[in-house]
Amino acid sequence: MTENHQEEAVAAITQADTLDGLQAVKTRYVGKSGLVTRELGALGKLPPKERKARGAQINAVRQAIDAALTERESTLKRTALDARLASEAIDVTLPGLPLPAGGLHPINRVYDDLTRIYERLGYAVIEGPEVEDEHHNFEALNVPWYHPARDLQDTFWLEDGRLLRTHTSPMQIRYMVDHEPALKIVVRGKVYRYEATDATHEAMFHQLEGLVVGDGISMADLKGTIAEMARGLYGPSAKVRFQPSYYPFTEPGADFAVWWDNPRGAVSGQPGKWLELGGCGMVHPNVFKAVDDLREAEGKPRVYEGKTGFAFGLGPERIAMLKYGIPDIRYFYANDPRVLGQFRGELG
Ligand code: FA5
Repeated sequence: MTENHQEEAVAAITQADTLDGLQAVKTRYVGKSGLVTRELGALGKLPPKERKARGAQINAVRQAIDAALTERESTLKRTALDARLASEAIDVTLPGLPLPAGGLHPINRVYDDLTRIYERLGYAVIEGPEVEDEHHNFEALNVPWYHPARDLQDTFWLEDGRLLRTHTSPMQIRYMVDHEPALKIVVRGKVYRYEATDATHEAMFHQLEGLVVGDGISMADLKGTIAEMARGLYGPSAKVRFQPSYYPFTEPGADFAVWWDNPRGAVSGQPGKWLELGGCGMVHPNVFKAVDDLREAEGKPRVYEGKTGFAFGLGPERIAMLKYGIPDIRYFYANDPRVLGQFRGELG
């Protein structure tokens, strides 16, 4: 072991350009069976008077090698860290990656159109529970259990005797029990019917319910309101049509249709069509009585008997199908990205 060995080791250390390479050099000189370690081990074989000087010499070499190793190791570690930081550097000034934007579902767009119209007319817009009890969904709406109208709406029953509401009309009852007249509301939300689906019927669909109660409200007010809605949807020349119909909770009752002007009428040869939108009528006195009964049971004054009002209920799916040219109601809820993707990004 000489100064030459030291120079040779320090040179190897300085030249090592990876931590693994440095480790190999370290093993070669100061590892368990490295050169320096072996030299130290051989000290015992020397005559005692030579031992001290030789030991000091080897230790000096070892210290020089250790010092070179430590320094090189820290240099290599710093270089590795710098390289990693450089490769992982984030340029915060780069423009971000665009996220796929969602869009409003066509039903919500139609709901928004409708609620804008009714808000302008001073209506409160409310929602209500989808799980209902029989009393609010049927009885209080003048549909007793033996009434044939119950066959009109096949119902999803829950095990506890409650049901999925078959229309938004039970919210008429709930709202009147909680509020005194005069009132103007529209209710938006999902409804459920146990029926076979086809291109125009779903088992889950939506309704918009309207209710106006006050003094001296007449059928003329109802017709004017529906006509105003039609103009809001289809422009100033929109037409509406009423036909007598039967709903247990109205007297008289009617169905209404709105004339839809086909924007491509000239090309397609179909100028437009009557869109059967929903049912309406004057609130049946039995409904007011049922509301007052419920109010009385809650210790509230009877304030509805003697009032007049009108109500209507319509399906926004029908409007959306025409507006967006969707030929089958089932497309709305099949979650097919090819359908809903067409509504991505634009919010209007
Ligand atoms: C009713 O549900 C009454 N509650 C409406 C009403 C309210 C009348 C207030 C009078 C006063 P009807 O069952 O006709 O009525 O349904 C109303 C509208 O919901 C229909 O005109 C139609 O647009 C829509 N609709 C009914 N069944 C379905 C279905 N299976 N799929 C999609 N839309 C439907």
